[in-house]
Amino acid sequence: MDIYNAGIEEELAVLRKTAVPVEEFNDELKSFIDIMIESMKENKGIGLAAPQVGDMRRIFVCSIDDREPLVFINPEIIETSMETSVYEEGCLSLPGIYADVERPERIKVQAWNRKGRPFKVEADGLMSTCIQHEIDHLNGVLFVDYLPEKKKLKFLKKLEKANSK
Ligand code: GNR
Ligand code: NI
Repeated sequence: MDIYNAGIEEELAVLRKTAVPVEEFNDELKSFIDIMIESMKENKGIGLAAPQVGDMRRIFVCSIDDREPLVFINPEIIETSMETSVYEEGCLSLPGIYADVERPERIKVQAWNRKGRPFKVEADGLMSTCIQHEIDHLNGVLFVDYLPEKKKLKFLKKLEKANSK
């Protein structure tokens, strides 16, 4: 499955949209999630959100250090810590771009899994950063949006250039 690139105008337009909640848990949804997990592994990402493959449903997958991939459907952050941390982030939709982003260190998330069962999870460290990065994708937000405007535009121009060659 191809991953949308922010350096391509039409693909960036999709990445900027807000995804809609999943209403039906069925076999099609399960198959789509399996494809997302495969796609994440293939591209060596630690996370992947549905809009990155052009599907506007509120779904993402996340896999940190060879643990079983977690599936989040209709996720909501229900608690965030006051304490923050900084990670150097990258994104499969912004290849070759890396920058430090400050986010809450710990979060509590409520979501539904692949089987349609609700769950809550607490995360810190890279897992917390990854979940926040993925939820941003569901809201049309990219990590470069947290950078100073000049830097953000420089990165987006660089991506555009890389895709026009
Ligand atoms: O693979 C990824 N690595 C990563 C590193 C730091 C912070 C966030 C991420 S998510 C990214 C995959 C991706 O683009 N998910 O949307
Ligand atoms: Ni990303």
